[in-house]
Amino acid sequence: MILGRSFEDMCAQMYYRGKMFGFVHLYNGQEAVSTGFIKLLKREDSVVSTYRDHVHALSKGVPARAVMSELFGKTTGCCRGQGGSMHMFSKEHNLIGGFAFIGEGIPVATGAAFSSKYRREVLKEADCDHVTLAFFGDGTCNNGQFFECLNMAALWKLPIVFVVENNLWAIGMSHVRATSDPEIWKKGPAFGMPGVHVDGMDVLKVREVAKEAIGRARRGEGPTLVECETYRFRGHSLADPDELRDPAEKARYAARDPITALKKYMIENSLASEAELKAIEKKIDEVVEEAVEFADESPHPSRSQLLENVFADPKGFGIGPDGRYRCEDPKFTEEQEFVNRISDVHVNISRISKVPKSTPRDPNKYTTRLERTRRYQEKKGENLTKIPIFTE
Ligand SMILES: Cc1ncc(C[n+]2csc(CCOP(=O)(O)OP(=O)(O)O)c2C)c(N)n1
Ligand SMILES: [Mg+2]
Repeated sequence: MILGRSFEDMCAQMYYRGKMFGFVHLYNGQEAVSTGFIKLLKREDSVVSTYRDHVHALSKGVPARAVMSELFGKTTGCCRGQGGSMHMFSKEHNLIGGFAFIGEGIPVATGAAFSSKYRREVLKEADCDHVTLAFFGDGTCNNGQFFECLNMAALWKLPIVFVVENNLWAIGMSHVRATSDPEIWKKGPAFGMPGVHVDGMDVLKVREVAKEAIGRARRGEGPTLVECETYRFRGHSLADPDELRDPAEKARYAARDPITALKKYMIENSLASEAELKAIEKKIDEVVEEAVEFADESPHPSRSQLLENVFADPKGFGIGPDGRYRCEDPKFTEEQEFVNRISDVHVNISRISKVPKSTPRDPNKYTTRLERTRRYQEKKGENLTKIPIFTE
């Protein structure tokens, strides 16, 4: 939990210093959920996360330096710098994604759980008792994938635990204003699986519930829905000024900080001394600082890496022998599009949107992207011909 907290605090610093790009969603306050669940898993078990994924990755054993490097967009990151904050992934650790679209990870997790069952029952791999944990938020429970996957998981008795991190807010939408029945755990029994509510600010309680749910999945008894009541101590993302939530509500949950509570419990029960806990904090600070140094010193990916793992036919957009980005398919465009300096990369829509000359075109049937852009510009009175795709 301390690693998660320190890591995220460092992310905030690095983000505001311009070391990270795009949106960065921190996990402060929710650590008891990640630790309470993921620390019970075996390496072969899978975790599926959301865009708030750094700490899930750390709990699953992805090294802090690999997560930090990913955030810095460096080659040493767990996705070689191509994923960034919302797309942590590690095959080695069976972390099968951060996902930017809400609810997107739930079917992926359900598929992972299905594959474990298939390996065990159809391929007769008797020792394949792997469990998948799907983490997602309260707001996501109003999405269709949630219901569809609960249905399939219960129907096929899949080895999965659906872990709802109910932090009471979906960006600026209060959970109670958005949901017909705010008690999410009740949706489990509706599909024939246990639904459990737990105090997500208490790591020991979370662990107890997690043990039961993971055990049930591992024994082949099917899925469980667990609603963890928790709270995020920062805005939705680092771009959110966090002005909507009531300060009294924030203070109420700050007083239930899961790390402070565990420390108090450990000292009161003579499980650790103040000095021992301080030593842990110091060690963690070193780990996080080392992760930043490592990320900072690591190289940026080469430009040619941009098109790796791109499944659309990249013929039109290659990296030329001179290392510059160009449209080279003559059918796509007669001209070439060059992007020279990484700090000055713009896609000129008017060039890259030309339709191939050979394409029969009926303007009544469809429009090109260029035409759609022009219309949009006219309507909005905005100049969108230049879209920055990189900034540094
Ligand atoms: C399919 C989809 N619709 C809308 C969004 C925009 N969006 C990003 S985060 C978010 C709120 C999610 O809230 P919740 O599930 O409670 O997760 P939390 O951020 O609180 O962890 C929304 C609507 C999105 N990312 N994906
Ligand atoms: Mg939420």
